[in-house]
Amino acid sequence: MGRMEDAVFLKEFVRMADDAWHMGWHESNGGNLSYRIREDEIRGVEDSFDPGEWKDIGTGVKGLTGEYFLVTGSGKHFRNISHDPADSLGVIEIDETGERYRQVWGYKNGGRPTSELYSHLMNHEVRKSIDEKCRVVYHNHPSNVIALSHILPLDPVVFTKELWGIMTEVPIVIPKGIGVLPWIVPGSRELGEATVKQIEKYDAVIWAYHGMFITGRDFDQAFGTAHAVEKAAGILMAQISSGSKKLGGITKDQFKQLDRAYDLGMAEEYM
Ligand code: 2HA
Ligand code: ZN
Repeated sequence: MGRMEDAVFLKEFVRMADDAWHMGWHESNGGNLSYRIREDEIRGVEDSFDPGEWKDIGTGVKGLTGEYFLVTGSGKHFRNISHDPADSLGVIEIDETGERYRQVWGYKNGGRPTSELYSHLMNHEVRKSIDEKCRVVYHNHPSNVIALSHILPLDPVVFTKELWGIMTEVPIVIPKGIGVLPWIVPGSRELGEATVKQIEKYDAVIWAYHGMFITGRDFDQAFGTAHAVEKAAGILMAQISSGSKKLGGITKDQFKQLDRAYDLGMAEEYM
């Protein structure tokens, strides 16, 4: 049986966290990341688990009973994750009622899962029910997305249209579009519940004046979505800041060609 420290999923998690730190998306203790661990991966590392006390989650996640998650710790800095994963990260197990969790690995110098645990678990639950392969939930604070949330109306149709239209790769990465929520208290149940409603429809949601919330099947998909949306937001900010109107842009007919060529299932309302 292997050690947690050697597990491939831990290494992939740490690599994504480190890359995200270097992208500038995680000032101070900003952002959080969680991964729903596969059964075969758990079997490979469970010998190194040391279960703690059961604690209330504060919400019921019946769809996640018996699941294990690798989760960033509350107050931990992304900058430190690769330096000492067992300090910044923990593995939690969800009990058979879906109402309690216990820590089984990590947070070695004390700590607990991210302040956004509600949002992570509630969104894992809904995502898993839609697509069993979806395992990653990620929240970050990217500058250009936050800047745009001060400039554009907080409407998924406006954000999707603008982001799709500024860079061809965007509709390929987020063919369902992007959700947008008004400002809501970070870490609150209200924010988790509002995000769940949007995550039923979109793979990514913008939290106004705060950041982005993303789900993906794996680390590549979650990181890739964050990267593509933030890059597009940067190009859009540059175009808006230039004071020049868009002279051309992708036409509706071209969007339809793209949709057919890549079989994306793009909704026409955003073209
Ligand atoms: O500091 O990003 O949303 C963690 C957060 C809360
Ligand atoms: Zn945040």
